[in-house]
Amino acid sequence: MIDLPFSFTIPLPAVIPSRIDNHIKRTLSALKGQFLDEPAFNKMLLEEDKLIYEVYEIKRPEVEGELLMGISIVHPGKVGNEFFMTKGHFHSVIETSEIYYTLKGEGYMVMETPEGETSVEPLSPGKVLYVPPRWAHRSVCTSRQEDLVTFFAYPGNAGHDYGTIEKTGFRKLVVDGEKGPEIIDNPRIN
Ligand code: S6P
Ligand code: ZN
Repeated sequence: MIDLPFSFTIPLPAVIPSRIDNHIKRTLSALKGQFLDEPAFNKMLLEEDKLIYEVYEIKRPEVEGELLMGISIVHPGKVGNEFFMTKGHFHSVIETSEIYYTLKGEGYMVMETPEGETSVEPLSPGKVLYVPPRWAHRSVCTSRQEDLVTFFAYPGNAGHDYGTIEKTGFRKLVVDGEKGPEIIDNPRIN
């Protein structure tokens, strides 16, 4: 049977979609090993397993030809001097891409390829970011008070590979420097 077209709204400025099939909440503990300042991470975790980011998903069959859409919300905050961020991943089907459209807040998309190329693109309201095939991606919120909110769409068959990037971490980190957000090399990678 053929699917019927459908629509939903993302009312601004609230940005919670009118249709939600799945709501993912990731707390600090899900990001273990990812932040550079481990003592700061452990101290923060002892106090509270804080909510770092959320994803509202619109479900579609996870097959080629479909598009998976949703809203990603990274809350403001830092672990040590590193801004709150998503875990980040390669797509399991690595030759698949993704589109992000920023609705609210400021931040960066930190990206890299398996060959070690890197790219860190600023995100701000109205900006469309294209993540080409083969690029791992992680969103980072650098707003002090506001959430970083993005709409995303990616192929239904893409899948998520978290393990590969988790082993070493991303090559670039976004930290709060003397003059504001700074992109630095990850010292854990030579
Ligand atoms: C999925 C897409 C986003 C992320 C979301 C959370 O391909 O890139 O929906 O899932 O931003 O990030 P992560 O790294 O925890 O999946
Ligand atoms: Zn993705």
